[in-house]
Amino acid sequence: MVEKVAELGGSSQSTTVVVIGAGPAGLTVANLLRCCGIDCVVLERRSREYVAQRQRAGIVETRAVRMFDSWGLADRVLGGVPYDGILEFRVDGETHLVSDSDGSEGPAARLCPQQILVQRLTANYLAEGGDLRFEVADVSLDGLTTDRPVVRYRAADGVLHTITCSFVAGCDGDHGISRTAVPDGVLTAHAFDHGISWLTVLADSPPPAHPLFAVSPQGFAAHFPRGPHTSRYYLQCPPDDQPDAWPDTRVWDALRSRLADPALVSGPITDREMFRLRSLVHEPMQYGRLFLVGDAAHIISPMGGKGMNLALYDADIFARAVRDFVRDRDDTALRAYSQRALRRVWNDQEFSHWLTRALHDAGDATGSGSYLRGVARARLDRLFTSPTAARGFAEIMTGVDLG
Ligand code: RFL
Repeated sequence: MVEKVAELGGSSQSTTVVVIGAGPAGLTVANLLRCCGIDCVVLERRSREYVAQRQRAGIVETRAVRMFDSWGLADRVLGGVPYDGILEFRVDGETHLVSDSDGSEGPAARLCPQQILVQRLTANYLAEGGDLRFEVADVSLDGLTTDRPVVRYRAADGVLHTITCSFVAGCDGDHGISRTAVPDGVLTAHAFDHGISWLTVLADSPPPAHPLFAVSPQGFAAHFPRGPHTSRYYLQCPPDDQPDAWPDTRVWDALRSRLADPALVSGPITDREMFRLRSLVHEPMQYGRLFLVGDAAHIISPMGGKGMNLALYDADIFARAVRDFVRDRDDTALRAYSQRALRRVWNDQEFSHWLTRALHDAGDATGSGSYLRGVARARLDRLFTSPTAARGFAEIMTGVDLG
């Protein structure tokens, strides 16, 4: 097969790791492997420009900042935008400030929008001589249960290429091809749908003083910073609502009412999206020499800001495991990869589920029922009044709890 590809004008080569996908997970794997002097090739189906503008997460949690710091990369890939670690919960217009700092020593969380992290990881990897191929198509994986898997793809110029490797990092998100290369019956999918949709808009409007979560009789809303003059907003809406039902005036009216801020300054809306709050975990996160990293293995409702941070965690433990194998021929960490990653995944799933329920059920009693409304308000009351509950919350927010 390799010769046939060569006859067609393609190429065949060999490397240690092929990384599929250049999102936060793939680019972090690539940069960390580069730090260890381990060869890898990154294959991304989109253009560099497209990947660099995809806006999602905004805060890199404390654990992930310390992870980049331990690799000597924090200042290069995260920048230094300060974040004071204070969250605002506004319940029926009443403000409660909660710290997400756990008081531990070391660098803390940073404001770093996902697209900025991706741009910096890309630039750093390429500056270090990394091999990153954009606009690839038809990626396919073979021989995953052998010790030399084969990855095939078509380059942007239409030429077929073959890469033989030791490991494949499947970092291609929830809709990628990596997971589909695993035979039926090997993975178990654990899915959950909250039955809630969110409209999210990005706007050129002043960011809030603190990330803001609001509970109101009209439903949940949130306002997060995404830059010095940019904000992301979320509005709970019925499960099968459509973005067209939300013209700009309705968005701003709903935000002013739910955030209990009649003076909220509006601005041009630059992006809008509607999505269901759902979570999905695939178990195990490994098949032979294929390791699923980030959203390729699990997605999580955005409440709690854990999706990208989980991707960064997976990337770190995968890269360290490959390093152990290449340097010391020790496969202990590779064999433990799935179990270790899933422990954190389920921990964050539980947290995100808890916070999602608390902040939605505490609002409209007609949606969730007055009993669940009372339960949710008790949860929030405990968070606002009990130092022990607040510390437990901060511990999970920082992400440093599980080692
Ligand atoms: P990504 O970012 O989806 O990147 C996957 C990459 O793989 C490429 N790809 C392929 N490449 C080659 N061949 C193929 N066949 C391919 N198929 C796909 C894609 O083009 C892409 O470049 O996954 P990754 O790297 O695992 O990163 C995960 C994060 O993007 C995701 O978890 C977060 O965005 C989730 N998330 C948030 N996470 C947080 O930590 N904090 C937040 O505040 C936060 N807010 C959010 C979010 C996700 C949202 N969406 C998706 C609903 C807000 C929103 C609105």
